[in-house]
Amino acid sequence: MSGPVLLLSPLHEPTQARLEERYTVHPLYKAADRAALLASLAGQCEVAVTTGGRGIDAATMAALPGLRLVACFGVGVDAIDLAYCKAHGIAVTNTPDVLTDDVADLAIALLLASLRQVVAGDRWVREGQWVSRGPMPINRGLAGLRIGIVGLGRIGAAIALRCTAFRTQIAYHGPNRKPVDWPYYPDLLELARWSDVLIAASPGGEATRGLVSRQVLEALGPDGHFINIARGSVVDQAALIELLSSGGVAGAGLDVFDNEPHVPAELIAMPQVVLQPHQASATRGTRDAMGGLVLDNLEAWFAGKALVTPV
Ligand code: 8YV
Repeated sequence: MSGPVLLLSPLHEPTQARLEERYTVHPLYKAADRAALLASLAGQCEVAVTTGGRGIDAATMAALPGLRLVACFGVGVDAIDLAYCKAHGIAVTNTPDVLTDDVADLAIALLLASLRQVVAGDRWVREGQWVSRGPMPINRGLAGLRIGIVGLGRIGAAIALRCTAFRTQIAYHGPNRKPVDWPYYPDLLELARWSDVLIAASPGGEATRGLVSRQVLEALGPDGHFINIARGSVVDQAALIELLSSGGVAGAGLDVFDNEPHVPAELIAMPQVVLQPHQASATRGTRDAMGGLVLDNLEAWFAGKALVTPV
């Protein structure tokens, strides 16, 4: 038994193909008249599929009084109105664990690229500056640095484990102490003062909005590097831009931004910033696995079985 499925954003193509094979899929993002589509589904649509970036708001869910499940292609559910879901008995699923390694790997890639100026070095060669100007300016090595992890969840812990392989010192901040040997800093400002690098790995949403504030970035300091594979909302992006411009922070590696996919021109112009287009989980294996979890949750839902990855 299965019913119509509202799709809020295009998915990983193999996943979308399998979804369309199994269900009658209504792509809201293609609707010429969104309100009309929602009204036509109002009495019959129990399931919506979205992505971490797109989410689903209260107004859309209110237009679907029969909605009972929101399945998210992504681990971050900060763009889903969870309060509305809870108040209206709407289950939510996401895609944890299967993306942890790839997201942690990209954090390390951004860390090394930022410290060692990998992108600038590539440009130095391609643009003939090695010939015309000689060696590129020296930069900073990773070994021995103090790495502050903001949010030691599954992804933050995977990043920390990777950092141990580079002979770094590690500490972390978050709402709670974790059963690990690394030092815990309940005060993010203190962690920033201690750190040579801050890596944001916390969930997005109101609880962490602006968590990495101007004050925190100033405490990280002029030799500091900031890496973000969490959400753009976690950092004061305007303050980061100002401090990168003024030398108040040495460099950054960013996979997420406010108002994606629109990245401020100031960041695009900065050679000390490495940019990625929210790619951390974007590998074939991981996206296939994320899609598999979405489909498994829908199958469980329609079969009346327990959800696989409930939030
Ligand atoms: C996806 C993500 O790119 O898992 C998440 O929360 O941010 C990424 O894995 C995103 O969900 C796609 O919108």
